[in-house]
Amino acid sequence: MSGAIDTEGRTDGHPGLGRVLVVIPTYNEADNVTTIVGRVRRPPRPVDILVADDNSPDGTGALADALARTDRHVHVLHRRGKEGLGAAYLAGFAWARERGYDAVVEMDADGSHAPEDLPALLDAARDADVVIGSRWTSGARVVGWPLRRLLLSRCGNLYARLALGMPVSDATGGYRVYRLTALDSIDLESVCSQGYSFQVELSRLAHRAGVRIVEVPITFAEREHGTSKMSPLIVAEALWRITAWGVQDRRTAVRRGLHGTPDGQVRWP
Ligand SMILES: Nc1nc2c(ncn2[C@@H]2O[C@H](COP(=O)(O)OP(=O)(O)OP(=O)(O)O)[C@@H](O)[C@H]2O)c(=O)[nH]1
Ligand SMILES: [Mg+2]
Repeated sequence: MSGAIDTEGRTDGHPGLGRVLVVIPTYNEADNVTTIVGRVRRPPRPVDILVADDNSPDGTGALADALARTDRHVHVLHRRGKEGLGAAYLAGFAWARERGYDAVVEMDADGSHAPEDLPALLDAARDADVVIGSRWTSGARVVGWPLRRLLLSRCGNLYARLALGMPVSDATGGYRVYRLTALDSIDLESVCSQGYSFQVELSRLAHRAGVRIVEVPITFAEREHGTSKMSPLIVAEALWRITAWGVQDRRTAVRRGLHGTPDGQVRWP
């Protein structure tokens, strides 16, 4: 990955991709935020960072502010309170759009998504609209996950692929690049996921919009510090939403077959 940084500290962006904003959602990541921002920014990479913090009680937002004071490429979006990963990302995407970025990267704060894999993701985005860092494609590695998490992710992805007919190995993965033009082709207003089903929902909408989706193998590592925000409620939300989308897609397909209307709407004679 290359891209110059001028004396004013402005990046001219990633070649073939343009200006890139890495959005890092945080909730109680005080043990991780400084490390992850440092790993993204060093060695110098032509990317900016937005920490989207949901008013973390552990002071993550204040730590991010301190980082922003010493590095003009680091920004902080302070949000009112905990509203879920999906809402934080949507706010980050809007922030990027308002400031003329060409691409956004989704990255967890806990070190599971290695910034060292970022060059490969950005390079792949030169010829794609969406790049998914995949844990379940050839060449990928998952380090330190217990069998329970491995099974949950593998089975969840298998179910999503079968239910939604998407040729994506890691629809739940949260290490991604989106071109802003790809997000423009998705009706983000319609997104309803609160938690991690957000990743599946955006995969489905991108697939339906016909944008170019590419997967790149990553090395995914279990978080070392802080606590997971994964909960049975979040898993349940993903399961029922995937099921509902699958049923909806099949009903649309049947209607199309019966009536041959391009929009899948039933036309009465
Ligand atoms: N702003 C914001 N960030 C959140 C929220 N929930 C989770 N996050 C962040 O989203 C990222 C992923 O959350 P994790 O808790 O690591 O979830 P996970 O990776 O599925 O679970 P583990 O593998 O157990 O860590 C982390 O950076 C969290 O801090 C939220 O409600 N608001
Ligand atoms: Mg995590």
